[in-house]
Amino acid sequence: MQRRYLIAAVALAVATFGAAQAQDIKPRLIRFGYGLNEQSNQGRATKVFAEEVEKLSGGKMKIRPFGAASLGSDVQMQQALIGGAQEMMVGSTATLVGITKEMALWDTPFLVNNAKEADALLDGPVGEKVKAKLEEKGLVGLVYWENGFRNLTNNKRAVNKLEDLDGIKLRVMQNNVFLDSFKTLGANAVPLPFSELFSALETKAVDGQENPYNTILSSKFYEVQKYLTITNHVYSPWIVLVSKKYWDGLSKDEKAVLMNAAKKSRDFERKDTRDEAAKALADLKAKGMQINELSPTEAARMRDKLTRVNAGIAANVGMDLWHETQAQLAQLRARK
Ligand code: TK8
Repeated sequence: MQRRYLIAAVALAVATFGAAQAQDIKPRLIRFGYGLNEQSNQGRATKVFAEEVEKLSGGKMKIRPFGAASLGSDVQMQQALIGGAQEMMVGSTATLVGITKEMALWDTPFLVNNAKEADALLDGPVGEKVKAKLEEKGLVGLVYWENGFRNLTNNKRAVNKLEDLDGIKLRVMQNNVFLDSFKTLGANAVPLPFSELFSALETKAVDGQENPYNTILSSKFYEVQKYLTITNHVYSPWIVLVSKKYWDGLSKDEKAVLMNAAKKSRDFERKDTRDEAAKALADLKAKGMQINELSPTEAARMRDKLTRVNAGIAANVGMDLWHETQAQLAQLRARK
């Protein structure tokens, strides 16, 4: 009897203490880092994500955004997430390849032909499989955002043919596929974090870079780059990540808040990015960039050279995943 009362009393005390704590509990503060400016597609979608988290959690969870790589480059933030020193980030899948080799699938040149194919692949079983591989490395991937089709800029000359790339010092992401791809094209490829790119272009430490129109615009690369060549050589996704250490401490409801808000931000982000990309070329022209398209023959030559890295990517990400990707793409294309 005595013992039962005691247990009940202890249980009551614990429950009361728990309730009191829940009442004056501080909102869970989530540091969310990203590399681009606040006035970019990345910044705008982060804002939507933050608003949605606040709304869905009734103010109990709060996103604190840190733009312009103020918490570090993609690679540095990934490490902070793995160690548990930072809760969330969004960044390029390409900079994750050193952690999860399957991410290199998204670096495959000319893998998808349009945004519809990209969405189907990323949001379907292949995208899920690649995302799931992060967990064993201490990261949780929520959703993919669109970075976009990448295009080439430089300050030396208009690139009209493959040979024009000769000797151009070109910044690439910290990723071997990109390094190999552009070396294959004859450029002098140098890996560099995005956060150092503007000043590297400005000081002429490098001659060029490649990124989607949106980023060329929002990061003001047009101020330090004269030539833009439309190459659309690869579709680049961003991925919204959570530290697994942090994630594992959340309740089921809290996890659902983050996931649902992430989905909402993804839908907003893709539309916003596509709307902006549709107008960006005209904007870049107005800012003084000289824009050229490759002739079909030169585009085919470049494509042929670039896709030589495909066999290596397939071997790296695993043949099963590679074949599944190709099969889904074939299915999507047959459906049209
Ligand atoms: C931003 C980067 C950027 C990427 C790059 O942190 O590094 O060129 O395209 O979006 O992830």
